[in-house]
Amino acid sequence: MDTLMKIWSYFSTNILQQPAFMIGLIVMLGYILLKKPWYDVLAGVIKAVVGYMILAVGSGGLVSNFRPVLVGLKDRFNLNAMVIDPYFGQNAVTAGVEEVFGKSFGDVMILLLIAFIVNILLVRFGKLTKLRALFTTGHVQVQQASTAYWLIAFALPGLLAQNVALLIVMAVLLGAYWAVGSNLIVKPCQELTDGAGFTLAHQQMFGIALNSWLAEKLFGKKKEGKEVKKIEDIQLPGFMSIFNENMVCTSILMLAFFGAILVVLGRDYLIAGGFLKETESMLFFVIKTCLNFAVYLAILQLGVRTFVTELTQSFQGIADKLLPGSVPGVDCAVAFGFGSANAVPLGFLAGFAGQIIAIIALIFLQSPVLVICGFVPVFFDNASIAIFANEKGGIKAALILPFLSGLAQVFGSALIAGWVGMAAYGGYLGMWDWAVVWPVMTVVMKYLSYVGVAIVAIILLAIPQLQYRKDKEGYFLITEDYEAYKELKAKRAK
Ligand code: ASC
Repeated sequence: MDTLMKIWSYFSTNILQQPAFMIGLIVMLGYILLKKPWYDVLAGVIKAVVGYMILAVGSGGLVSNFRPVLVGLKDRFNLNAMVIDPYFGQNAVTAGVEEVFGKSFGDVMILLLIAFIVNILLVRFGKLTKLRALFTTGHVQVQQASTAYWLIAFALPGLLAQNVALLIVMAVLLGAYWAVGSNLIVKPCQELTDGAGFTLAHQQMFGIALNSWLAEKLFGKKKEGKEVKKIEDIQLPGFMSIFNENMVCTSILMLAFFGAILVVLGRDYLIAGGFLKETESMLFFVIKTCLNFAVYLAILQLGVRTFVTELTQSFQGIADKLLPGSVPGVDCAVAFGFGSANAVPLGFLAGFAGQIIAIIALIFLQSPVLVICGFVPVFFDNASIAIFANEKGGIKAALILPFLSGLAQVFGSALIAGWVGMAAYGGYLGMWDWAVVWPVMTVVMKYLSYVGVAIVAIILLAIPQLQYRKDKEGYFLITEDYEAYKELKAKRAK
């Protein structure tokens, strides 16, 4: 047992929680199953790992550059607020889980392992379960396992004394959420990428599904023969035409936006916080910091281009031999390499507007829990939602839906984190699914106990069945042969 735990711990820390190596492992396995020569396997693995590492440089750079700017607002104005951000959420669990539930963080890692196995099994029996997607984003899985641990332990205190039963219940729910959520957006992902063969495995899967659906229903109908206006269809006139170019658009928008925040924080605060050297020019510090946004986005997109083809080609081996009809679920930032590039900054700003209004409302309502925006939810969630919303409902959908998501992220997080006691430890995960879907699941389980657990599990597992029933012919075809799926769709449209 001890040796097994050691192996697991080694695998977990070095591979599972490092998406670059996890993707590398998947690519290696896939190409070996496809019987590629060893040098093709090696080249593929290198491109996949390096590509993912490039993506991580981009997304990590965004996070480390801009999170302190937003969190700085809290310190600058002496707010006693919790930060909604996956890393702050994870820290809150690490700090509180022992004090509140008498459990060690090690249990969270065991939950992660069992939940991952549940995900694999659910996809392995895809014919029965209709599930087709495997989570590969380990860093996100750690954050989610932490939060799920807290929420479920809070909802089912009676199980705390029975560790094995507790972990099994938790793993079934979390593994089902992973499999069902990433499966839910297979179709929008295939449509966005013209059949690139992956789905997203992140923290806003239900959010993307709902918002894609709303975008299509509310904004996607052609009115009086007019096509839906997408962001990329808009050609701005005169000097505004410079905004058509993504790098320029992002730089100018971020300069205005983060520039204003940096000015509000003020030179003294920035020097005291170690952001700015005393001898440095404030003007050029602001320019450099804000333009970094465009730099990291460009890096991120390069990373996506480098590894996506390797991943999707090699995964064919896994889909043919091990997990029939399945696709890999990857980081939401991968979507930033597809669709309209300008949806990314616009979705972010719309979501930010929503979050700020929600925060002001919390202040006015004298909410016991105050929230400060974390960079990860406000940027990665809302930019992703905007990309999909734009695809289905055009620019209006890409602005209005992320705005509404911004409200949901703040209100949902404040309610749940206050109720379950995580707010007291300074943070909550804050991403869409964890501000909307998990709170609802927690309420059901808290009030209906084991019946609630059964209801949640049954509803989760019924979702792919309903999806399948809606389109029996196309459901597996969309992952197995996208060209054939498109032909089927064209035939039906006639
Ligand atoms: C998260 C998280 C990150 C980012 C990253 C986006 O939820 O923890 O570091 O989003 O995955 O690329």
